[in-house]
This record gives sequence, C-alpha cells and structure tokens, in this order.
Amino acid sequence: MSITLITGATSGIGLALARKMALQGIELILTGRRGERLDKIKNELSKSAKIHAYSFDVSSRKAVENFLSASKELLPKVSVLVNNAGLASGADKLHEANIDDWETMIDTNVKGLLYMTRGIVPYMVKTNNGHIVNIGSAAGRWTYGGGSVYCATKFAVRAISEALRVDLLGTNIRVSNIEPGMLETEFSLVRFRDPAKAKKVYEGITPLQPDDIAETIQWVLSRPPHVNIQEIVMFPTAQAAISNIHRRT
Ligand code: NDP
Ligand code: 8X3
Repeated sequence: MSITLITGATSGIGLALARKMALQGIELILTGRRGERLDKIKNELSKSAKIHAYSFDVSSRKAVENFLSASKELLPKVSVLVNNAGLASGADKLHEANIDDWETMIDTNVKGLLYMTRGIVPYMVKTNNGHIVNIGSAAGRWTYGGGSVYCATKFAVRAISEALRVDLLGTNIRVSNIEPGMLETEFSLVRFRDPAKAKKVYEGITPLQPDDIAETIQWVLSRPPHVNIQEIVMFPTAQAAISNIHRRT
C-alpha cells in the first residue's frame, strides 16, 4: 500500500486534500506546525484511512531531518509528495517591508519545499515510482506590487519544479506544479494578521475554494503513468489576470 505525504495539512488546500484522499482510503502522512489541530484531524480522518501525523516546521532544516528520521520506516512507501505548506507574510512595498517577513517566506516556501523534496525523492528514485505535486501560485508567473518576495518564492517553486523534472527524466517520477490565483483559506489572515483586511481581499468576488484545488490535484494524480500534467494555472472566474479582478458592487 502506498502513502501520500501532504505538508501543511492543518488548513486550506492541504486539509481539503487530506479529507478527500482519506475518503478514498489512502494512507496519509500529514504535517503542519499546529500539533493540536493536526491531532484532531488525525482522529477525524482515521475513521476512513490510516493516518500518520507529524508536527514540525518545514522551514527548519533540523526539524525536517528529525521528521525524516522519525518516519523512516514509512518513507520507502511514499509515492506522492504534496509540497503544500507555505505562506505570504505581509504585502508591503519592497523598500518598506519587514525583512523578517522575507526570511519567513523564503525559508518556508523555498527552503522548506527543498528540504522535504531532498528528503523524500531519493526513496522514489529507488522504487522508480512517484509523483511530486508542488503548490506554486499564479504569483509564480506574474508579479504585483507588495508581492515581490512572495512572488519570488513562487517563481522559485516553478523553477525548482521544472529543473527537478529534468533531473528525474528517465525515471517514472512525475512533477506537477499547481498555480492557483485568489483562493479563500487562512492565507490572507496569515498574510495580514488582521481579519478585517483578510476579509476585504475576497470582497465582492467568489474566490477559488480549497476543494477546487484538492479536486484538481486528485485529477492530476489519477492520470495514467505516461501522462504528466506539468502545470495548471487556476483563477476564479472573477479574476482575469493577477491584478484584474471584477468585484460585485
Ligand atoms: P492556509 O494558510 O490555509 O494553509 C497553509 C498551510 O501551510 C497550513 O496547514 C500551515 O500549517 C502550513 N504551514 C505554513 N507554514 C508552515 C511551516 N513553516 N511549516 C509547516 N507547515 C506550515 O493557506 P493555503 O491553503 O491557501 O496555502 C497552501 C499553499 O497554497 C501555500 O503554499 C500557498 O502559498 C499556496 N497558495 C495559496 C493561494 C491563496 O490565495 N490562498 C493561492 C495560490 C497558492 P501550520 O500553520 O499548522 O504550520
Ligand atoms: C496566492 C495568490 O495573488 O494572493 O498565492 O499572491 S496571490
């Protein structure tokens, strides 16, 4: 029986995907920093599938190493890695931004994804089987004011996905990059640390929902082995381009 590893499963896309995959009876390794939430989710989903939960910070190399060693019995069975954990911190102009916000985004979205990928892919290479699904963003294709560093991290996710695909050429391992636009999760609350500001982001539009992305990932994973969906860009209908949004009045 193979295992799917989802980082950032305590909320948003990661949680929606975990719920859907558990219903399919798929054995899951779920991660996130908020241990209490993770335990509750493990209890909920264990009714449908075998669930392993590990609470750690993907941006800490040491914490990822500890996770890799604590779960090493399971890792040879991991056939799907969903690198979903990520965040934006602040939306300030580059010349006014808090440098700690940059460090958090780079360490989580880029270095965290790399630590996880470096830890898991060697097992996939050994079995010549696997699928890495990175959660990039429309912000990894187009930029906007106040998004310089967040966009840079998601451009990096696209670059890493492309180059990893080349590194794995000749194996049966696939790499996909999912690039959503506006999507209502805890993302904006984390970014602005202010519920009123977070609510304003989605005012007058129907944004993408976590289930929309989870269903897309399920579709990507269920293509036959000779098909690799390399990238998917998804926007809500009310968002024609990264900064072109139609709001109902
Ligand atoms: P949420 O904030 O709802 O979920 C983010 C998840 O990532 C949480 O489970 C959080 O868990 C986890 N996470 C964040 N930082 C860390 C860390 N350092 N270590 C471990 N886990 C971490 O947001 P989304 O579901 O929207 O975000 C998921 C991904 O989708 C992110 O990569 C985001 O950049 C991307 N994305 C989001 C879009 C949006 O508009 N919402 C659009 C395009 C892409 P915990 O806090 O428990 O650690
Ligand atoms: C999140 C999408 O447009 O808020 O990745 O940067 S956006």
